[in-house]
Amino acid sequence: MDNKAIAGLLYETADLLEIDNQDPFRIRSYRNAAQAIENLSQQVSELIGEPKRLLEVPGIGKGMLQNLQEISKEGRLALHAELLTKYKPSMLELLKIQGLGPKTIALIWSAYQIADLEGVEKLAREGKIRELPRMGEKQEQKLLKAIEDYRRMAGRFLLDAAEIQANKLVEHLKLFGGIDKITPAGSLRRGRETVGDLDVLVTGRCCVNDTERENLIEHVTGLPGLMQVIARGDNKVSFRMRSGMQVDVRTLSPDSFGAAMQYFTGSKSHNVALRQRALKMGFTLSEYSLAELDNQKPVAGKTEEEIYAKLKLDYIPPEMRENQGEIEAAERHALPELITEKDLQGDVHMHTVETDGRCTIEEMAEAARARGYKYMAITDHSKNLAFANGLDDQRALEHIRRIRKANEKIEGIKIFAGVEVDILTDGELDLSDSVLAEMDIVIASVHSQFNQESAKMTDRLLRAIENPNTSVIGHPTGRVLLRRDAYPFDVDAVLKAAARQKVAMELNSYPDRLDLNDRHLRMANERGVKIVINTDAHHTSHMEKIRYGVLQARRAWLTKDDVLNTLPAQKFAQAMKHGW
Ligand code: DGT
Ligand code: CA
Ligand code: CA
Ligand code: ZN
Repeated sequence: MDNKAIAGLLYETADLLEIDNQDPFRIRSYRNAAQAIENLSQQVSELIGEPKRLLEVPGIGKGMLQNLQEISKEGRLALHAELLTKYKPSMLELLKIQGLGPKTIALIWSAYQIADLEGVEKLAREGKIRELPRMGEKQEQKLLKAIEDYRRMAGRFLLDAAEIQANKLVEHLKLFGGIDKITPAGSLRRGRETVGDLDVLVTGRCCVNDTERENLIEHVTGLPGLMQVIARGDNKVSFRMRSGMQVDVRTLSPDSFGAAMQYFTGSKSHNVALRQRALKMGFTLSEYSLAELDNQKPVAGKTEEEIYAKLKLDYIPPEMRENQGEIEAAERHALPELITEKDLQGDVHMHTVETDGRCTIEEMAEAARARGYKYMAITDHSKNLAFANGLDDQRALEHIRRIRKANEKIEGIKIFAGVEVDILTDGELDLSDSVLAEMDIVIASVHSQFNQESAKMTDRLLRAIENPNTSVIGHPTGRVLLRRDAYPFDVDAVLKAAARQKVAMELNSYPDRLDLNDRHLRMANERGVKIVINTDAHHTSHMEKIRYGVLQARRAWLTKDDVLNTLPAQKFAQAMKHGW
């Protein structure tokens, strides 16, 4: 088991102990150990032979060490298994429902002896949840919505997790000789914010010979972490990984690789529209080729480019293939020139050890410079975020001085002094105006009280936008993918105000945020609001996540001109003072 799996097992054990109403201290020790293991840079499996070093990890004591030894020897934890026989494995699924914690699950169990998703949903529909202590009609409605959200999201994965899995598969496939091309298609290639299953296409010499193809498919099933082969045919194998992710690998002849890429990249609605166009022009389009309708003679198939060209269309980048007008635009030669990662001159939302980041100003600056950025901004938290050790006025001023000093010391990159200031419940910002005025960039974000009513939240955001010090609204909708919905507010009103005040909207590239999303980005762009693409890095290693943000920008048809941190440093600084 890798660290992630071990941490997962310990978290589950903690939850089950809580359902079992055990000593809070004991429950916490499992959670602490799980968290420590998640953040460990070395694998527990490598350290298990050196108990002394494991005991040095904060959160791992003698008792937990025994648990880890048991897990690494047996691949399981007896306590976890016991608790699961006492209760029900279905409780683990219930724990994934937003807002349904171990305490409530224990409550439902003791009142109704029900512990599965369908059962709990039925109870809620029958109005039986509201009868429980500390529950009401509102909680019951929330629970029903959370179950619905869970069903919609279950089995989907964050973009970075999908990409990491795809890269591992590519590395594994490369070990097999005779492959020319390996390409992930499907939603991953389109850069969709979450991915259902992976669709990977392979072509080369080995794909035209029956025995070699069989050997290749055999080789695929040897992928480390593969749990179960679901289906295996001559040209395709489907399997499930231990993470739950499903993968389809297809082997193709080089002649039809482009047609297959086009087909399996999708989206489905783009493909449907494209096929209709083909039919109107006297062709049929399939996963094998574009062919003449009357005699089935193939006219294109080796590359995607030749297929689009034969259909009298400019080449449509995968991110745009959602049937949102891209086919019409390609016909009129009116596709926008989409922004690329190279266009970005700086990353201007990042945290340091002064609050909840894990690196210093200098470390972040050197990493940003190494990426080729011309500028960057340090934007630590403000005091309302107490658990992140946020800055008060005094510390904020000292931090500005430190940033200015680092800027003088480090050559080759401009370091802007900024802050990510909390938008308080009433729309006030969490630091004094005079302190905010000293900043080069003020990102204002909501980090608390997400459950305000829509009208209140709208007013809160509007007030933040009207503050003359605000340059950017950070992760504007607050959603956390697969975990927490956007808070409700009037997006249109907020975007219109931002356009008026020349306050930019952030596209936060962190893979569990991607906020604004593609649809809202397009709305913002239509209303004349400029975008800033950031990573919100808490560590130097996070800076590369910018590419997930760029993918969303491309999905929203954004060009270089729509994004402020493509500007040179001085122009960017003006833009942060409403100068755009
Ligand atoms: P996902 O996996 O839910 O994140 O989304 P996709 O887009 O990867 O969808 P998936 O894996 O079901 O199928 C991959 C591609 O194959 C899809 O984007 C388009 C193509 N495709 C699948 N089913 C159909 C279909 O019934 N008709 C057409 N025209 N294309 C399809
Ligand atoms: Ca897929
Ligand atoms: Ca698929
Ligand atoms: Zn934030």
